[in-house]
Amino acid sequence: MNKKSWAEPYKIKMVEPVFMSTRSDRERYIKKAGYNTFLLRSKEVYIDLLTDSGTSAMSDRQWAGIMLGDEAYAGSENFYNMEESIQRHYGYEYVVPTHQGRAAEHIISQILIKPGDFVPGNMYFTTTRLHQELAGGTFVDVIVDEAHDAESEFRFKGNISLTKLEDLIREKGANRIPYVCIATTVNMAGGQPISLKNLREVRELTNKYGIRIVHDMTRVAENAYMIQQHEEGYSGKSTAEIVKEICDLTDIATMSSKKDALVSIGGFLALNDQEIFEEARNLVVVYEGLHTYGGMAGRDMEALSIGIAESVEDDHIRARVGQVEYLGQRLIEAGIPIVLPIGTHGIFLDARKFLPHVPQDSFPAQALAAEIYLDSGVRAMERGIVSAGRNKETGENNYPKLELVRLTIPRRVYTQAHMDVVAESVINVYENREAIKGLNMIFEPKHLRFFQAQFEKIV
Ligand code: PM9
Repeated sequence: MNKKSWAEPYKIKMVEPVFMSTRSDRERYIKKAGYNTFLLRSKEVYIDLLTDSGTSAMSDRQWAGIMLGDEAYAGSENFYNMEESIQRHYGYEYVVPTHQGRAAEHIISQILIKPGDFVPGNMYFTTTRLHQELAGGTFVDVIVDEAHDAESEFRFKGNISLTKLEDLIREKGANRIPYVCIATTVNMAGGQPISLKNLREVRELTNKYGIRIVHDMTRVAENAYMIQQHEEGYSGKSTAEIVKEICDLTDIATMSSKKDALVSIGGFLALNDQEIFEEARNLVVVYEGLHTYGGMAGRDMEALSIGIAESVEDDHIRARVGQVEYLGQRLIEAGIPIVLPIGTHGIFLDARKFLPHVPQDSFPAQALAAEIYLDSGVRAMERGIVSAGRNKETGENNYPKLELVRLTIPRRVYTQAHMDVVAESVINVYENREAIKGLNMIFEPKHLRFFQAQFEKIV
C-alpha cells in the first residue's frame, strides 16, 4: 500500500487545558512583559512554541518510572539506570549528571579552556558561547557559509567548513584550541543537521592536530534522522544506529536532556577520558550536587533513562520531525519567508524578509514574535540580534545575518489542528506586516539578554 498520510505513533491518555484570551487581554500582557515573550506568564499563552526545552509530553512508561524514584542522596539506583542508558544508546563510557545542559557546558569549559584559547564551533549557541567566554576563551564560528543564508537549501547546513577550521588551527596553533564544539543539530541556524561525512572529515583533521571534539548532543536523534533521510548510504540504517555512529566520532558530550531525551529537567556530561571524568566528577560536587545525582532527582533520572530509549525510536522521530515539516509546508505554501530547508525542532521565520522595512537595530524578530502573540496568543522566540548579544571585547552589538523568529514545536504535545491555528496566525500577521514598526530596548541585562530584556513599541 502506498501510504500518503501518517499519524502519531501514540494516543492521548491525559489532557491539560490551554487558555484562550482576547486581543485586548494580550495587549496588556505583552506590554507588561516588555514585549519579551520570555516574560509572559504561561497562563497568558494559548499555544506555547517558545521552546522545545523541557516541554515534551512524557510517555506512560516515563511516568511509571517517576514512581520508581530512589531519592537516596548517594548511589541512587536511578543514576545507574541512566548511566547504563547513556552508555547503551550513545556509547560514552563515563557519565556526570547535571541539572541541565548549561551546567555541563560550565563544567567542561572550566576544565578545558584556558584564558586566551579559541573554541571553534558550528555556529554559536547562547549558553555554550557564554560559558566558553566566562572561562576566558573566544568562540570562533567555522560553520559553512550556507548556514548564514536563510534561503540556501543546502541539506547539511550544520557542516563545518574544513578550510575555516584548518586556517584557524594554523593561525592560532593547535595548543590554543582545546576542542572543536560540534552541535547536533545547529539550533541558531534553524535546527540544521551536520552530515556524517563532514563529521568524519572533522575527526580526521582534529586527529591530525591532536584536538578533541566536544559534542553538543542536545538534538542528536533529530540530526541522525536527517542523515537517515538525506545522506547517501544511510537510508537502511536506524536512527539509533546513526546516533551511535555520531557519538563514536566525538570525545566528550554535553547534553540538555530537556530536548531530544523527552524529560522536563536534566542534563549530563558524558565522555571517554578517565582523567577529565575525574576532574568533572570533582567539579560537579561544587556546583551541582553529588556525582550520582548532579542536581537531578532520582525520579527524573529514571524518566531520562527511559526517554533516551524512546528518543531514538524511528517511529517517534519520524512523527516528531514530520509535525515540524507539516507546519513548514503550510507556511511555504502561503509564501511566508522561512529558513530552508525545514529544520527539525521548529520553523524559523526570516524576519529580515518578513519585515524588510524594520532595521535590525529596531529588533525586527523581537517585534515579530510580539505581533504573533498579539494576533493569536501563540508564543514564539526571538533568535536574532537580541539573542546574539554584544561582542565581549568591544561591547558593540553583534549583528547576525540571521534575524529569526523560532516557532518551536514541543515533542508529542500539540496536534495538527494546533499547527493549523499557528499557520493561520502567522499568515494573518504577514498580511498586515506593514503596520509593524519595531521596538526600542529599554532594559538590558548583562548576560544572555534575550531572556530578560524589555522593550517598548515604536509608534
Ligand atoms: N536551548 C532552547 O530553547 C533553552 C533555552 S534558550 C537558552 O533552544 C543547545 C543547542 C541548546 C540549549 C538550550 C543548550 C542549553 C545547549 N545547547 O537549556 O541549559 O539548544 O538545558 O541547555 C534552549 P539547557
